[in-house]
Amino acid sequence: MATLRAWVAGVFGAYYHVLPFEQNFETPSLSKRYKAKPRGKLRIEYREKNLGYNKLKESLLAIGDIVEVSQDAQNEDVMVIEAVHERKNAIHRASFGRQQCLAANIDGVVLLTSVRSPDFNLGFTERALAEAVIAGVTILLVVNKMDLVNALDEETQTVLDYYSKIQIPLFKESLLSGVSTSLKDALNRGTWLLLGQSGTGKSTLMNRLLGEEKQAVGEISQIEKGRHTTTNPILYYSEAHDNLALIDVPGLREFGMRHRDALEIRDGFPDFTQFACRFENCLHLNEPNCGVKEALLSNTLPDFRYKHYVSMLETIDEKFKPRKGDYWRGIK
Ligand SMILES: Nc1nc2c(ncn2[C@@H]2O[C@H](COP(=O)(O)OP(=O)(O)O)[C@@H](O)[C@H]2O)c(=O)[nH]1
Ligand SMILES: [Mg+2]
Ligand SMILES: [Zn+2]
Repeated sequence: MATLRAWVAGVFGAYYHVLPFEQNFETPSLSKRYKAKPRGKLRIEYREKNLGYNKLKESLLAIGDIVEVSQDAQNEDVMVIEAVHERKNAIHRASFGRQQCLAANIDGVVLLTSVRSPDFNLGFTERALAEAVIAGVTILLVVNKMDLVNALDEETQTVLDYYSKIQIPLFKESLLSGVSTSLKDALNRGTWLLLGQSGTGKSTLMNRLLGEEKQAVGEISQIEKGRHTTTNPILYYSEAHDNLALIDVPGLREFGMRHRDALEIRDGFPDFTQFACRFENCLHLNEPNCGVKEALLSNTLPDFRYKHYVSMLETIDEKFKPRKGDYWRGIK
């Protein structure tokens, strides 16, 4: 059977949206967004950087999945998804006891935060950062709504100073009035997942980069998704910007890390590896001669970073889970 390669661009529970690629299979055409349904059960393969993929067995396609489609015999406007290609990477979050794949095969994550309305959410930021690091994708950190404050509060400033120190690209923006040249340059091509709590400015950034017509697409999808408790990621792509695709996850409130294990979460904090621990497999909890704890004592490593690391370990669900009393300092 002749199939066509396509990009999954919408996930709506019972069906999907796909964008078939051009004949050369390089550039998505977006000449048409097709409704698509899988034929039977699809086998989704995705290997993590360091681990097997047993625990990431999934049944649902995600935005960014590359699939093979054929035309439905009854309705030529509907595509049948016959097979799915292996993912090169994926961003997941845990929510209500299950893991949700927010996007696959991306080039990077644009992590959106704001300084006011909503206030800078350190927990969300730390977890999303760790997930993006574990997935091995590029990260751009946007601090939006700078126009709403005269200066950053001391706590946020400490956090951002540390992020700069560990080389996380940081963009202070007031997206309502425009996108900085440096952020525009960073986002001139590639497939990016816009990750951030509701109200941080994802739609605003999307509109600024792809043009106002994309808003309309977003509104339609909002209606299609039905219940507002579900979050259906949508990929936006405009022929006028054929090197740029943006994935929006509307209505995101929580970013759980329960789907990860302790070794992955440790990988999500690559800045800790600069501190030498006695044991190579040190989880920096109650082990002796831990370089991370020494760094905390000498204030080389700020408390917030360790606190969020431990709080992520606390939520996971396996044998490495820290026991009560393991926490070393400053953790409530
Ligand atoms: N003051 C201010 N408001 C902004 C800025 N960026 C976005 N907003 C507003 O914040 C609200 C939420 O923005 P939106 O893009 O819908 O956020 P989303 O939920 O992440 O998609 C809207 O009313 C925007 O107009 C900004 O830079 N400054
Ligand atoms: Mg939005
Ligand atoms: Zn250690």
